[in-house]
Amino acid sequence: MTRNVITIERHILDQQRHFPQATGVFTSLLYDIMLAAKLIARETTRAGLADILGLAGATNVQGEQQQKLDVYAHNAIVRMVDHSGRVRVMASEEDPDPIHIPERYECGPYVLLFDPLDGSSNIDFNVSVGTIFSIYRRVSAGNDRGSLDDLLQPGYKLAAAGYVIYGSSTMFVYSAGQGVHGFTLDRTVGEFLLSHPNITIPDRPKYYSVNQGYQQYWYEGVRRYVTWLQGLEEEDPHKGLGLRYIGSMVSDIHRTLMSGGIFMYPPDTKQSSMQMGKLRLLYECAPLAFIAEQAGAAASDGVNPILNIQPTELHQRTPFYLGNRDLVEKLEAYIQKYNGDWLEIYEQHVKLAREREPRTPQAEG
Ligand code: FDP
Repeated sequence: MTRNVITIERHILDQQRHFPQATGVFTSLLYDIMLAAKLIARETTRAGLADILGLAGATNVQGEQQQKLDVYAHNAIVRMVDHSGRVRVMASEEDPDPIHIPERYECGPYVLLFDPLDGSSNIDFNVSVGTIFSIYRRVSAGNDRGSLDDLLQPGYKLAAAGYVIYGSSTMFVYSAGQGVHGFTLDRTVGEFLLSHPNITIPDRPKYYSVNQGYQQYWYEGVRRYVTWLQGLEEEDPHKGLGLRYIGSMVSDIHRTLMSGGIFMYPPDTKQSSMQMGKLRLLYECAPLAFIAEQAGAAASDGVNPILNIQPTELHQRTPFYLGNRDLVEKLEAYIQKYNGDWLEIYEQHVKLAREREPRTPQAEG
């Protein structure tokens, strides 16, 4: 061994020392999520062996077909957390409604949102999938079991966020606002070990990542911007970036943060439901944006930072661009210059959202 072995438990405890007022509840919640991740990792690697592949027959709130592993991952997280007394209310990408803590259990101060198995359309092809989670402090007052306001918080209020990749190895990457740290699961000892301390995006970008198959449906700003990324824009030719797209967002984002570049899921004109893109603000984009900012990268909806968006619906979608700050700023400039028709649609969405903004008494402190 060439350097100290640091388990995730020890690392989280060390981080907790930065906050003398910490009670340990937050730390324990991270442990719970980590344990659920280990269970999900076990099931995903057995997926080809057990008779578990294939569709469960149900569709989720996005109209997508749910797969059995989605259901397993969702249940693993809910059951790990609901009786712990650490969480007030939860929401999952696989459930249309808030998940309240059963009356027989105590509620805690935190709010948990998660996408239990992102990229699940890839499971049948043995492609990496992931879990994404967000932790907020509750904002609703009183002794209730949590409200929609607790769940509809902007990303800049996140207490912590993270993702787990079930790939060639299982990695747990998280930030509690003190940088981004990555841990790799050593299956022989069953522990996540610190393998990637202080992840920061490299200054020199390597890849862009987007489903280029939808190019014909993109708005002009994004189309021109991608031509620029390829180095083909007449006024500003350059060497161009390579293209990588797995179609499993956690892996695409992880690679973008490790190698430099930009990940994009733009809105398109293929169908009206894609006017604000495909990805979900609360379960996918806000937590990944939090991690990106902590890693020195940026994340935008093409106009505003993702972390500044006030959510108004649990399953709200947003365009999503994440990567090196200069690349994201350049993208925003292209959108301002060429995406006039889409900017009108965007303004409409923002206006409607403002009218819907949640209002209930806020907890103190
Ligand atoms: P999936 O539909 O497989 O769950 O958020 C969902 C997601 O995967 C992301 O992980 C992925 O980046 C994206 O959708 C892929 O969408 P396209 O197939 O439209 O590119």
